[in-house]
Amino acid sequence: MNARFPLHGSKSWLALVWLAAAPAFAAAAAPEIVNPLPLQARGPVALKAQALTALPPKAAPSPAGATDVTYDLNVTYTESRLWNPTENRDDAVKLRSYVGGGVNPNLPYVAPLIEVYPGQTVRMTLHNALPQDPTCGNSGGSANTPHCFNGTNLHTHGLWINPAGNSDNVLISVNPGVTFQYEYNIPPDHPAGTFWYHSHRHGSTALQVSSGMAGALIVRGTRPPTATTNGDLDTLLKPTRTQPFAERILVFQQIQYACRDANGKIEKNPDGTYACKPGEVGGVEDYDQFGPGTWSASGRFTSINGAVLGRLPDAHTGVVERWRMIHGGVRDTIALQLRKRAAGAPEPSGVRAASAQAYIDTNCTGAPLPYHLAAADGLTLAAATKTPVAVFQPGYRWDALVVFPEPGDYCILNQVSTEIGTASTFRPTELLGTVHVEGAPLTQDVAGYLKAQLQEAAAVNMPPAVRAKVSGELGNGLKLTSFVAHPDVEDGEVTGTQTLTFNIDVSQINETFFEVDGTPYDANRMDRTLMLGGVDEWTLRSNFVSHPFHIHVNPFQVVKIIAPDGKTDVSAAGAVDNFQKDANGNPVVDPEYPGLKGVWKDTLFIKNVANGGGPAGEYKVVVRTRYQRYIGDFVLHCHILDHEDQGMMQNVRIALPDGHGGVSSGHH
Ligand SMILES: [Cu+2]
Repeated sequence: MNARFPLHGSKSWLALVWLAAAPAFAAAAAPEIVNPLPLQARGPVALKAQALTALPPKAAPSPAGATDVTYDLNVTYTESRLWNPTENRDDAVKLRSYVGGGVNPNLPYVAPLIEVYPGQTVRMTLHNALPQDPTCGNSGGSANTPHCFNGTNLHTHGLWINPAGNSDNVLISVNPGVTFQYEYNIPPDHPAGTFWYHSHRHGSTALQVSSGMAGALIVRGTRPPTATTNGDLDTLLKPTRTQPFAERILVFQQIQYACRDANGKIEKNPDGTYACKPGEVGGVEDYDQFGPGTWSASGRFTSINGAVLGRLPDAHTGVVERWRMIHGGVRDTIALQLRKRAAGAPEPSGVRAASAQAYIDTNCTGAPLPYHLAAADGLTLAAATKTPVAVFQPGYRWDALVVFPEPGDYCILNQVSTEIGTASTFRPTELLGTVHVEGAPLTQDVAGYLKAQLQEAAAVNMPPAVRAKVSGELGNGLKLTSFVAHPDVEDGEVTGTQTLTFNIDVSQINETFFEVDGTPYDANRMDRTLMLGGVDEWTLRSNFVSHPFHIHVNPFQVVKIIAPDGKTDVSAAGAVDNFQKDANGNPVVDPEYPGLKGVWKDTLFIKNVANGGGPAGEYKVVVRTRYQRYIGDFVLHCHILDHEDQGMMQNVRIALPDGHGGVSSGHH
């Protein structure tokens, strides 16, 4: 696909699928962004032929669990190249990465796409082919000092599956030379949606994920709503004769590679950005590459599907595109905005990450293109919600329905106004890539057009018994009621409470402590024992700066988010969250909380906007969660992954009730 605009004609939406098979990386030119290639299955592959296309399969897999899918995933060093927009050339890099049948050889630093169906058993063999590392298995030193950079494991982020044994167990280390087969039993009632996977070995998580060890994990759904049950959004967004409903999977990553001098020091340009001279090889080899402000200072660009400042070459006006977006980065916020680029604008060339603003101001001059959010962290929203910007913290997913109204080019921007980790640092807008759009202009506004297209799809794709219901919901504020996975947690359901407070203790001169509830992680301590069948209301806070909270296994529903004034619920639709001040003391409006009331998620930002921390900057985040089906030990943690590696994590156990109002321990 070296041709400039390679895809024309009415069939080009299909090319979103077929493009994946074509080489996408031209030397010395911005790469094209293509969907990650599916990991190739081994062994019984009953469903795989269907899963290879963007179209949902015709038949659901057997809920009896007869369908096994077997995958191999190797972890090894991969030598390849990443586009350096500042230098207008590639940089050679050598990074730990996932390797398996289906990895795009031209864009190897995004993991292959894994597609699964509810009711399937996925056998995932992880083979650690990284070099031996003497710090793995060494019991000396603190577990909260990053270590064992070549030890790994696998986490299926957001999946509602067994956390123990050989399932989604992150409390194990697959050391160099070791092979381990995970077995993921996806329950038949698992929601379809956008999930992801990444390494989660305490001590090397940030280092590996920021090397690109992250990928999309899509649960495909084939269950239409019925008169009595909700269904999968996938069944509405099936192609019709008039609307192809294209799908893009976009994995955002922040691969902060550096070259080092003979003394191991990071080589830098005079402006402080990371420098790799021709002939040098960049890597992610130590934790001095992490910390507040380091991403911006590095001058690296957020990549999409392993492509740096790439271009989506094949969009068409009027096609409703489902963008399954995953923040697979380590610590920096992304606020995604689309703006039309001025006609005749040059391709970005010699653009520095920090000064892309000049290119943007001159060329990305259109008004923000509104799009509609349809799912948060994989779970379908109660209504498709129109927004000019979606804010992602590390670990977040947003599914958006995007319609381009005009032909031409659009800029993909990170319009972030606040930076996590440091309340007082503000970053310029970043350029993430461009979209090329062909076709005739829409004659209708995007929201009205989308409603009509979705109602048309309901008429074609929905079973007769629910057709009118679904169409009526869409007509009433684009409601997606029939596609919501989890019922609201009602007041009367709540059986208990939990509290959690993040903190970074910076009071000691020689060491910083990354804490949950006043103490760093201890692998040998069980921090919480929760009761299977219980329903808890959690109150989450941060004492010092802001942290994305993530808990494994069961998702949670946002109840309210109380601002530092102690009264404003900024999760309400239409609320204004302006409790943060910029360097001049002026309030900054943060769009990320308003509208989250009632939304189901597995990762949520817990803000503290006071310089130096303390109660004056604390938000009180209240969520509810049901502990359903699964028992076992797992973790909750901050999803700034270098915070996690340094101790901002807790062990959590879900145990059976003992039948007497308490929690069972062992066989007593
Ligand atoms: Cu944190």
